[in-house]
Amino acid sequence: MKQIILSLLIAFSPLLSQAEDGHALWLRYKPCNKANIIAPQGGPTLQLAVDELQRYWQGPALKLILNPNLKDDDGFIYDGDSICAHSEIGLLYGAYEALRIQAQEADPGLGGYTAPKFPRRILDHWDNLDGTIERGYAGRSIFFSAHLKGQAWANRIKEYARVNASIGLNGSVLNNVNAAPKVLTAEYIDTVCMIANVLRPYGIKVYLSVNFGSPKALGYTKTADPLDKSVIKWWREKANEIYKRIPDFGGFLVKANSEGQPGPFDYGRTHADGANMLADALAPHGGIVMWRSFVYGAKHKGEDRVKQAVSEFKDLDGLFRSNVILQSKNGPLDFQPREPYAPIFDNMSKTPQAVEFQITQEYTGQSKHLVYLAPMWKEFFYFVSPDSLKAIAGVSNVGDDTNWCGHPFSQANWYAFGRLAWNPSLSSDFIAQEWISQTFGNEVDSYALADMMTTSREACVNYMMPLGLHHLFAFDHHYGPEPNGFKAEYPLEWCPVYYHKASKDGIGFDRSSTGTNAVSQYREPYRSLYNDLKTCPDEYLLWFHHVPWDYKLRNGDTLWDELCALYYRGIEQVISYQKLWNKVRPQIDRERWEHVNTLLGVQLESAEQWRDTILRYFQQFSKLPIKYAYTDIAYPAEPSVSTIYDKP
Ligand code: BDP
Repeated sequence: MKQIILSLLIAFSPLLSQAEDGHALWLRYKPCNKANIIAPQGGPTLQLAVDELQRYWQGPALKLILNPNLKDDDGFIYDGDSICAHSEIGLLYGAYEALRIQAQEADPGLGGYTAPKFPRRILDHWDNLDGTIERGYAGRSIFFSAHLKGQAWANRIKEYARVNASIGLNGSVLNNVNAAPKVLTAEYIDTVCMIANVLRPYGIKVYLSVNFGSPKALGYTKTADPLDKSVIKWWREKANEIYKRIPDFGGFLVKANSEGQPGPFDYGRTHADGANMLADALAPHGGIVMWRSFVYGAKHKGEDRVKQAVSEFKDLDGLFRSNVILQSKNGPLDFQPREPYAPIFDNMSKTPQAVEFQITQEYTGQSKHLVYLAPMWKEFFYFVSPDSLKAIAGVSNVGDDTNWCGHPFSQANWYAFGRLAWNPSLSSDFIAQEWISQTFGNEVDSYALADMMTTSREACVNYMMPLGLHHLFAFDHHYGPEPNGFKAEYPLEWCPVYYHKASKDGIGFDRSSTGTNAVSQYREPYRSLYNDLKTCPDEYLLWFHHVPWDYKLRNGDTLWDELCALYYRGIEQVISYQKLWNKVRPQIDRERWEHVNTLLGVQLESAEQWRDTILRYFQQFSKLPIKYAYTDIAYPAEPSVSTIYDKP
């Protein structure tokens, strides 16, 4: 009998519904084979647009039109009946827009012209050549993989390309900024060429991170001095070699003289000398250099770490070639849950600039916490106008896990990055709702889930580092708290005690004009606003000021009480997400519901650990009681900080 049941089960198993593994991300269009797509003849990119629509378009007929009179900027017009664009890639983006609107059962509207805000919309992968990923929390590299070979390898990369094209991304830096020189050898250029061939029809260019010391490290030159003739020649020839194989290669991303990486300082040269030498090698082919400003502990060693980028680059403004873009993290420290914007954006008016966001959640719970990052990126755009930027880069959270990103909700950060790269004026809430209905279907309570998502970053700030605290992370892994962190053998800038400066007198880092004067690097009105304790926003308070434990905040609470309240509020927020997740259970498939439910449990446990570790540690100095407990907190119903910055 058992045998018969088993054989029946095996025979009918294909009919049983497939387990939901999250692999499809937000691309869950229903197949339809009756679509009438009218399109001109074209190349592979146009063919992709036609194929997607033929497979999934549910409407009566859809016309694709190439119009050379439209602007050549990846934009398109979609009005429900037709998609019109200057280029094939515009039509492909238009096709995904049409399918996105269809999936949400939304109205296409009047069909105005839409084009991306940033010409370069790039994912930076921190993939190592051995297949591991620096700060990757979702498996191994999809590019440099020993186990995924041949067709399976190419298929995964093709899927990746399609996902990126669906949100308008057009560049991928394939390897870690801590770059192995070996990536420039013929063997790897071969691999990169194969990847470029897969990405090309989707409008995606490949870029490489390069190690500044490559010619020397690979044994071709005696030095890596950017003014040395043999070095200049080597890079020129290397660029020629790459472009011979990959004519549309995007260019190089460089981390130089930062965290132990080689750079022009090693030879008494400047960042401009280094960047320009590479830029000259790439220029004949149309390539660019993305030179990172994430530097500390080099020329300005000993200075307040958050000031060092401006100190090092300010005098070089205007000295870079036109194909160099200076790439800076959104905050002046390092992808913390909250930082004020990086003042380098106020100091380099003659240099093309790019912002680097971190999609992979190194400091925001990795792939264990539900933290939707769009509100953090919107906060940055509140201070730094997208108009002033030439490119946008996001450190990717993609790995070879079946669901790509680890946490099912981390997929939303990939999605949001693409949507904001296209249109930074979309609100976090709008993007969350789009993502939810495409990812979980139109039957789920997208308002409630979007509310959870849009408050989740503030929750993370609350239970990790409220009121402008920063870098209280445990060494190396950057997941949990280690407020007493100090290691004599480490640079001071890696030690939490350097940042919070807690003592019996108070807490916080004085960066006002009476402290390190980091405020002087900001434009007005922010310089004065942050400098004055009375006007400094609470969310940046301990970033800019050292204040006594009984300091009275604007809401009348003392600093200590508010600090405690915020840690407790963070926990309450996570508990409220658990409750909500239970409520939407009937609307979500079992697999993803359970996965997220388990992770919310992990998140709550971590959040409690954060609260308890941090408050207990600071209490040694404040010597004040914690007057909160879950049961008796009454929070004022004020708008969350995120909503203040999150203007569409
Ligand atoms: C830090 C990471 C480190 C990166 C570095 C960078 O901890 O792994 O190499 O940034 O951006 O956040 O270069």
